[in-house]
Amino acid sequence: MRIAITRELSEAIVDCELTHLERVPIDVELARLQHHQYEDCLASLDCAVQQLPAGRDMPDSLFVEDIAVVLDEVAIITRPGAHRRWLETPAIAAALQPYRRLLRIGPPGTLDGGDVLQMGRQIFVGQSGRTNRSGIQQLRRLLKPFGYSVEAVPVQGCLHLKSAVTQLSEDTLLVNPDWVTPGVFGIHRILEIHPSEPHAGNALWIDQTVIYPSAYPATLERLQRAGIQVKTLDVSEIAKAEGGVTCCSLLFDV
Ligand code: CIR
Repeated sequence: MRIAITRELSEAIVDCELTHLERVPIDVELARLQHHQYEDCLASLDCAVQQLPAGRDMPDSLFVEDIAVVLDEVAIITRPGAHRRWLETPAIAAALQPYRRLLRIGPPGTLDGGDVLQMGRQIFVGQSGRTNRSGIQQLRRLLKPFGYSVEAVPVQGCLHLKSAVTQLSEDTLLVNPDWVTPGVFGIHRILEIHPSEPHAGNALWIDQTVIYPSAYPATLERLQRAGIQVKTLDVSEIAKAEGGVTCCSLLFDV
C-alpha cells in the first residue's frame, strides 16, 4: 500500500515564507479547494491519503515534503532552513513513527526535503538557501549504512532543488537548465522545461503517471509529446506560497 501524508491548509498561509516571489493575496478558500483536488488526485492514483490537521502558527505546514525524507528503510526528520518551520516537525515525526525508524538532522545542519531528489540508491541534494553543508554531510552519514550515496548539487535562482528538477519516469528528468546543470545527474533522459515557464520543473511522478500544474501549457505539451501520462491540476493559489506539486505530500510504501 502507498501512503500519502498531507497536512490541512491553514488560513495562516497568507503569512507564508517567501523567497523568490512577491507576496500577492491568496484566496484561502480557493487554495483549500485546490489542495483537496490534489488529495483526490493522489487517492485516484491509489494512495491512501492521511491528512494531518494544520498546525497553529504554521503558515507553511501544508508543505510536508520539506519536513522529512522517507526512504524504504528509514525516515529522516529534517531541520528546515526557515527557522519558523521548525514547529512543523513534531507532528510529521509522530505521523511517520508507526511506519519507519526515525533519524534526525541536528544543529548546525539545515535541510529541506524539497532539496532532496532520490533516484534509487542515489540521492541528490540541492545546495540552496535552505540546505547547508552540515545538513548534507549529516544526511550522507545517516544514509551510508543503508547503501545510499548523497551528492551535493549547486542550484541558483530557485527555492529548492526540486523547483528545478524532478523525475518524470524511472529514467527521465524534467529540468530547468537555468537553475541546475542537467549534466550532474548522469545518464538519465533529460526533458527541458519551456524557457517561458521557469517554474515548470516541479512534477510529481507516481507509478505510470505524473501530476502536473495546468499553469505550464508549453512544458505540458513537451511532456505529452514525450509520451508521459499526465494528470493536470490547477494549483495556482498554492503556487503563490512558492509551493509546487511535490511539496504537498510525503509518499511512501508500507
Ligand atoms: C517555504 O518557503 O518554505 C514555503 N512557502 C514553500 C515551501 C515549498 N516546498 C517545496 O517546494 N518543497
